[in-house]
Amino acid sequence: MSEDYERGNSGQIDTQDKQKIELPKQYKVILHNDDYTPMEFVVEILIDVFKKDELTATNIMLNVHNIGRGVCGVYTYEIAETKVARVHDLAQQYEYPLKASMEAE
Ligand code: TYC
Repeated sequence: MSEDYERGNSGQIDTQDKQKIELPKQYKVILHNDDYTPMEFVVEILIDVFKKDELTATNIMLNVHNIGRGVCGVYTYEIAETKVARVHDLAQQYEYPLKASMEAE
């Protein structure tokens, strides 16, 4: 395939063609505090589901514990939805009331 063909035969690059490329919308996944879920369990969730290192996971957990809620990551809609579901599945499995939600950025 020649370069002319790729440029639309004229051999000129079309500088008029200002197509906007839409980036996918991003969603924050929020973790909510409660009085019953053990701190260690929340840290494990942050490591396993949100791929944080132990220090970052501990800091996020303590921030949620002290402030009431906190962002644990920003993702596209489907990934955020899957992570929220994984948090709820694991919490239900261990019978903890841990809740996560998502918010458009
Ligand atoms: N507040 C909980 C406790 O004292 C710990 C906790 C932290 C729970 C963060 C949920 O998202 C959470 N055991």
